[in-house]
Amino acid sequence: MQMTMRWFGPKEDKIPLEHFRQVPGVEGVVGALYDVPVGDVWPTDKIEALVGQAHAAGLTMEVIESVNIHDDIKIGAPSRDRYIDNYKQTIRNLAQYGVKVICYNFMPVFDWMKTDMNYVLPDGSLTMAFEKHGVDKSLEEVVKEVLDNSNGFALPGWEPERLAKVQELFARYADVDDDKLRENLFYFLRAVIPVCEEVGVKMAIHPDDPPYSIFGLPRIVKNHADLTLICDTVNSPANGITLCTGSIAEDPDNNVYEILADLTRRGRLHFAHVRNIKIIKDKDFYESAHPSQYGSLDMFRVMKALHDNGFDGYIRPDHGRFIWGETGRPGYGLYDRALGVTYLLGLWEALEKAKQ
Ligand SMILES: [Mn+2]
Repeated sequence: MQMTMRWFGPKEDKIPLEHFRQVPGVEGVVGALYDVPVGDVWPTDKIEALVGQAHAAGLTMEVIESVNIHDDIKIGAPSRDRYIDNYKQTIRNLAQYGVKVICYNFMPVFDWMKTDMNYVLPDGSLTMAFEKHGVDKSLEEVVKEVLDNSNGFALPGWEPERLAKVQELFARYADVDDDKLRENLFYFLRAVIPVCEEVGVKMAIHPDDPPYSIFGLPRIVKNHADLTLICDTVNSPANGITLCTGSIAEDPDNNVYEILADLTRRGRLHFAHVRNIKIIKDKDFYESAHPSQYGSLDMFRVMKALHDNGFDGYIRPDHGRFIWGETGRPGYGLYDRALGVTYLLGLWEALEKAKQ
C-alpha cells in the first residue's frame, strides 16, 4: 500500500510539496495537468516537468487524477474516436514517466456535486455538504453557488467555461440514458485497456458523486452491481476501480465494506479514496472528520476490508475540513487531510500487528 495525497500543481495549489513530504507516511502525490484542455493529448514535456517536481521533493507521482473524459466520448458523438485516440496517446505518454494508475470518472456534466461548500460544524471547522433541497433549484443557480463558493480556486471537473453553457451541455445528453452511457463507457474501455496492458497502466474509475441521478442525468457507477459489471465487461486487471468510500456511502444502501473487500480480493481495486461522511437524514450528509466516531462509516472496518484482502494499491485521504484557520480550495486543506493520513496509517499498523 502506498499512502498519497492529492496535489493540484505549483500554480493551482498553495500547499508546497515539501509540506506533503512532512506528513508522516506520505510517499507520493496524486497529480494532474490543469492547463491541457479536456480531450487533448497531454504533452510529454509538461508531464516530465510535473513528475519531475514531485521527484525533486522526494515524492512519487504514480497516480494521475484525473485524465478527464471528453463529453463527446460520454455522449457517443461521431468525433469520439479522435478523442479516444488522444486518450490512448496520453496513457502512453504518462506511462513513459512512471505513472501506474489513472483515476477518471464517467459522470455527465458534473464531476461531483455538493450544495454547501462552507458548511459549519459545531466545533467551528468548515466542510462540504450535500442536502437534497439544495438541488431543488435551477441548474444555473446551483452551478453559480458552487463556483461562487470555491474561495477563488479552480475546482476539479468544474471548468467555468464549460459550465457557462450548462443548458447546452444538458441538451447534448438528452438522448443518453443509463444504457447508452454504459455502452459508451464500454466502447471507451475496449479501446484504451489494450494500450494500458501494453504499457503497464491501470485505469481506475471513480464512483458517481452522488451515486444516484441528479437533474435527471444518467448514472452508471453507483453500486456494487455497476462496479462488478464494469470489471467483468472488459475483464482485465488494467480495468479497475478507484473506490471512494465517501462517494459510494452517500447511498446508505451501499455496503462499502463488502464492496471494498470484494474488489480488493479480485485484484481490481487500484486506488482508494478514504474519508468519512455523516448522514444527516435520508441522503443528506456532510463530510466529517476521518475518525469513526464523527461520521457514519466505521473506518476500522474500511481499513480492515482493505488489509484482510491484501490491498496493495494506492490510497489517499480524500477531502478534509478546514481547521486551525486554514483557507483554500474546499476539501483540500493540508491539516485535516494530514490528520486523516495519520489516523488511517494508525489503523493499518494496528491491523498489521494484530496479525502477528
Ligand atoms: Mn473521491
